[in-house]
Amino acid sequence: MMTEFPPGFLWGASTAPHQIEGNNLNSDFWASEGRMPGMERSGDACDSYHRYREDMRLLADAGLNAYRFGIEWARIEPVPGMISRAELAHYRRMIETAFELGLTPVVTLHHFTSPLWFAQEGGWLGERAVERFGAYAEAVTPILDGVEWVVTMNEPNMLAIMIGMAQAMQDQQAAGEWQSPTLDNESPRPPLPAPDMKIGERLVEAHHAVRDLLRERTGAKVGWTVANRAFVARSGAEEKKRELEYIWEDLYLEGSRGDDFVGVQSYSSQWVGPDGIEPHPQHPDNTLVGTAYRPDALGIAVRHTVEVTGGMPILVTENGIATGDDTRRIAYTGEALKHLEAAIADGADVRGYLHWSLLDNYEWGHWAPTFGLVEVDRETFERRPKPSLAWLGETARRTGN
Ligand code: IFM
Repeated sequence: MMTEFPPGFLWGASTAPHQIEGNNLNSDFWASEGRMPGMERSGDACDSYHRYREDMRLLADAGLNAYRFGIEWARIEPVPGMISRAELAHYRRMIETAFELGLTPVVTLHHFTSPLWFAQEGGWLGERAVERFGAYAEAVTPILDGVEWVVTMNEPNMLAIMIGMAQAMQDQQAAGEWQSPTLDNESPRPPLPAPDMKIGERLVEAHHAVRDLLRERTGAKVGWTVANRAFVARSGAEEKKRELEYIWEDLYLEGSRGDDFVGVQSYSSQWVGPDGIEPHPQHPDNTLVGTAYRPDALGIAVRHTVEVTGGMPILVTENGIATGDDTRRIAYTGEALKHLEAAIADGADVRGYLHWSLLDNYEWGHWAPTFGLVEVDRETFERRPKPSLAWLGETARRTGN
């Protein structure tokens, strides 16, 4: 019986613009799609650019009260300094649709993708990066009226990896097959590179600049979200774990000190031995992105976040499983919520749970890993809710929120 979720708890799901909208033509990721063998294109994606009302209605009808979605910088500012009023109006309509349907919008300003021109100018390491991101955020502030939760940037630690991979792809010597940044698979694929600290520090700087601006101009609570690996040390590897944790996530969690909240994003857990991060062991229960089935990761992630940040309001902004079997999704999420509830009982100030994802969507280079509460027919764009959507709504209702 769930009792620990406080009144006003947000229950909902998350998405990202590039993964669901379709035809994000002016973005850097769009330009990179299809370049490597094995990499699929996003194309029309789920056509949520046009069907967002239907998507939000599915959430609201299921009994959920929150929706995390993003604003796409490449649409707002397709060329430097040219702000599209029509696109601002589009995202304002999305925000108003959420209000109308009784959904609390949690709005992300940057979810991995940037305008292509920004990448060509040097991207996050470019001289004008912070200024450019600030100008975009400034352009967006007028449409954030009434929005209570704003995420400046999604998973800066994953973004740092993606930037490293993109650089490697451009490198002539980096021959071989494309590797999805979110797929943690067995050999012979190369291991994911550790996030670059220099990029990480720049992202922290950009986050702080935009946080201060948003605080001046809006009434929103401002934070960012961190991909949490829920590392667990083998005996004798505690020091190694701490060292890796700093590179992979604590730099970014420390960067959230002074924010209004921090977003926890958790999927699986990984062992750290004396030689470093151990690959997920092969197991029939492994998910479609090659990670171990570890619903307990959410509890580990929340507790670690409390420890590093010193205890600030937390939103679970992503948690989910890539599986073709919806009963597994329900089992995983039910277990994850028990671990979350235990962390709350121990004092974590958690304000909401947003499942990843509302829709089966474009998983950064491939379509096979399905994380959605709703299946999407990619020919007709018909939405087919899975039992997990109603189950999550029922779970929210049982907690009285
Ligand atoms: O799809 C991604 C999302 O964009 C960021 N967090 C992890 C998800 C699943 O891999």
